[in-house]
Amino acid sequence: MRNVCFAASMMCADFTQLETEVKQLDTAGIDCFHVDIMDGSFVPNFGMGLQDLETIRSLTDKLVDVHLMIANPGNYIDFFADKGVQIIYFHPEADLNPVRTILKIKDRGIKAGIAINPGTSIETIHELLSIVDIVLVMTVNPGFAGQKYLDFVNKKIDRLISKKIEFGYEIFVDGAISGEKISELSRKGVKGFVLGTSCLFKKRENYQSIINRLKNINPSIPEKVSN
Ligand code: S6P
Ligand code: MG
Repeated sequence: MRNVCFAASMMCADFTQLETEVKQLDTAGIDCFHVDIMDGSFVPNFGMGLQDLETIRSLTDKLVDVHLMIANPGNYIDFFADKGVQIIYFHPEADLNPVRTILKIKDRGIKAGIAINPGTSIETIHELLSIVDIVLVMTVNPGFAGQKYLDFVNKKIDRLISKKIEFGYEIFVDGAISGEKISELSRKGVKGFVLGTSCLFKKRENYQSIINRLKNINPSIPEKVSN
């Protein structure tokens, strides 16, 4: 499968050997390292921080993104931009002026992404679509790994796909992403997948063999749509 981006969700990695984890994923062909930052306020969990980000950044030349699950993300863009990331996702639900935040990210020469919760409708973020580079659709509630994929979000993904050419953004998905979901969603036009415990981490199979397998997945045959 060509032209899709696989991002490893580093909160699921083994932190007792972070360097080995990063190097093995890098060699295995992962495209991007996804760093989840959580503040215990926007989400009921604490996550990674600037030191983790700095360490991961220093260990690889691949893309590194940050997913800010924090209140008032616009106040902290420079902290993350200074660490040399290529993509910053923030939640417009947590920001009083998401347009200003998107422009701040772009001014730093970084791709601007909005991450949207399962309960966030397209209508509430519609004005942002023409200025963002990536829409990261959360297919679980943000905050934790190992949750169940929320099927009702598929409708929103379909609607976002139908608008992506007009507005010029790409769609990535985050949460409970399995090989089956990669096959189904890549066929529809989803470009990026955040991989956590559902198909990459804490498995007996090594990263090289998992990533080879995921890269060889065929986009599934379109289902027949009945009227
Ligand atoms: C959690 C975070 C995600 C998770 C990822 C885990 O809110 O944004 O990036 O780390 O979803 O994946 P999985 O396969 O365990 O659900
Ligand atoms: Mg994430």
